[in-house]
Amino acid sequence: MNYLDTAVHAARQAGALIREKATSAKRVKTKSSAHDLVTEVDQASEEIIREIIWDHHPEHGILGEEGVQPGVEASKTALEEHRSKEYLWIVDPIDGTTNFVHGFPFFCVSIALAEREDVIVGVIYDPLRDELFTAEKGKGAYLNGEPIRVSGESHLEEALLASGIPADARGIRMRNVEGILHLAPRCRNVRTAGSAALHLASVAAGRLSGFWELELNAWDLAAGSLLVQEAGGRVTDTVGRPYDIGVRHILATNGRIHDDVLHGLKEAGVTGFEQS
Ligand code: 2AM
Ligand code: CA
Ligand code: CA
Ligand code: CA
Repeated sequence: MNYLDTAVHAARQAGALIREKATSAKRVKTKSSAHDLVTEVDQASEEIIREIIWDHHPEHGILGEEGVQPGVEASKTALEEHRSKEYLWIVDPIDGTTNFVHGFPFFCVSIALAEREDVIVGVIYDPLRDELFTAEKGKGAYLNGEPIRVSGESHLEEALLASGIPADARGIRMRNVEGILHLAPRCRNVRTAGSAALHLASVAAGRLSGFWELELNAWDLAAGSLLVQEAGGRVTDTVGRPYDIGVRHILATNGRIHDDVLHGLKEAGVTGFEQS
């Protein structure tokens, strides 16, 4: 099986489980805080994906969210341990777990493959809408097999943006509230729907003009970043440095409004700190 087929097969299989469980009661556990949730479906989804990858590519590495201890430091350590691998699968078995728990229909599976740190395959699957977003490096981005492009807005005032509201008062994520308040009146509005990966897929499909968020992890961003780039958009960190799999503060746009959003984040004081 080629790499894209493996990623698609795994995303669809895991997505079928998530869809089946979407309306039933979930056993919810907390991880690093009362806002950091996991269900048995997150774990089962990751198991399905790992089995399929192991089956087809036993020599490859796998970095999956639910295989990593909770917390920022453990996430960074896990990435450092894995990132030198020749082929590394980067997996978020459910992105948007809080939405999944509440039945708010905005969550997905995100699967990427990096070759020596370079993301070469990205797949995001929205099981409720049966929307499959796929990209291979250099080959464009697709939604259910049809090519997609980022949107055409070139002025901030006509842009629809998305971001994330930090639910825990820890650390630099809190600064993002200032960014949201600063940018909302300067664009059409800012949405915060609770899945970084689906926000990125939405930028790739031209449904959002841009998305930024702080303190995310490789599994939230790897597949979506390739999708946005392959759909003609631009992906950097929140001070404008090119995306790599270690980036935690992300800005992904249609390209045309990128510098204006960077400028807005700077004005709001969101940027100007070290990448953590
Ligand atoms: P998850 O659902 O896989 O946990 C929403 O703003 C985004 O932040 C989601 O992509 C979500 O991914 C992620 N997220 C949720 N809790 C988080 C936390 N405590 N730290 C960092 N990211 C988190
Ligand atoms: Ca999580
Ligand atoms: Ca996630
Ligand atoms: Ca997750």
